[in-house]
Amino acid sequence: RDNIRTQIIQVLANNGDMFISGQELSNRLHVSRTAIWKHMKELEKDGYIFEALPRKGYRLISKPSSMNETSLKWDLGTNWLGHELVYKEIVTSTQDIAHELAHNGAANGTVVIANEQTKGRGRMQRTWHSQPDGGIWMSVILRPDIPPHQASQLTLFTAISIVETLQQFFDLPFKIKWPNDIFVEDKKIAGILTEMKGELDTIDYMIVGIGINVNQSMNDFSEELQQKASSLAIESNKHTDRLPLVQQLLRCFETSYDTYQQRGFALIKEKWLNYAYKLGESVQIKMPNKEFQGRICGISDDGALLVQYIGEDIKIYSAEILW
Ligand code: BT5
Repeated sequence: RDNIRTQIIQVLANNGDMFISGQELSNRLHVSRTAIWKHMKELEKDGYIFEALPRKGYRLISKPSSMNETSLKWDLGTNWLGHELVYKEIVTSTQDIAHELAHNGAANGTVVIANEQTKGRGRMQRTWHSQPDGGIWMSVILRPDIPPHQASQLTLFTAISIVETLQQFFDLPFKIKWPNDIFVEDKKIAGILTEMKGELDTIDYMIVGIGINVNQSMNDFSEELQQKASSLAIESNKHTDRLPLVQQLLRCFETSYDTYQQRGFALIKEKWLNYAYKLGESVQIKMPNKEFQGRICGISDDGALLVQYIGEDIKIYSAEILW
């Protein structure tokens, strides 16, 4: 059904200013003219505007700038990422939907996107503020061919894909705070939540959750969040359509993922260092059983944070950088 809609848009878009008859569309897509007409009504609800003339047929006047399944898939141009794509107006968390889909066998590269989350979450059951229309709330199902101890590399690699994408749209100093935050100056504008299902030695699937604050204004955030969060609109003083951002992110993610699967983490490590937040600086680090000051030196070949602590280099696999 969605496939037919995507095809209708594709045919009309390729046809440019010319009209194409209902009969011709029906022949090409192998469905009845009534079906074509019904699909076009649905597309109009999604924001597509058509011109229809008797005896001439249809042509596409404009595409919606809003996100929906059809607009997200149209012109995406990826090889596998987002070919299965679910868009919802409102969900508890895109992670929940993705887990359910993955559990039921959804393909590698399935993407879930929502306009609003009522129970958006961060790590350790923290809440992720996800108001309607404000941001990109998205989860990607991956079935990577890597051992579970390398799973955390996917977070670092996702962070780079986000930053590389945002840099194509904004002239802002994006930094990655290990392991999962994207910062502009001292404000968090995006976060990543990587969840995994598997055994000790195999990964069944991973869900990479991505939250990016796009068009919120400061008043949209709670007082507490105003101290530490920001959005692309606040930082750049402009409104940005989320649709092209998501599409570009998916393209960038796919290319990097393919490279990562073929060539491993080395290339990512190199890139990561270019964006590292507070590299070479002394920071406060919180681990489950202790808190200490250390100097960030980089990351190891497997993605751990390298910290200098009382003259010694230590590797940290799980911790939080406080400031
Ligand atoms: C994260 O956790 O940063 C991971 C965020 C992942 C969100 C995506 S949205 C799509 C998918 N579906 C979900 O339900 N989640 C994923 P963490 O490092 O634990 O940071 C959480 C902390 O960030 C909170 O305790 C707040 O202090 C802060 N925070 C909450 N909402 C925020 C927002 N919109 N922008 C910036 N900071 C926020």
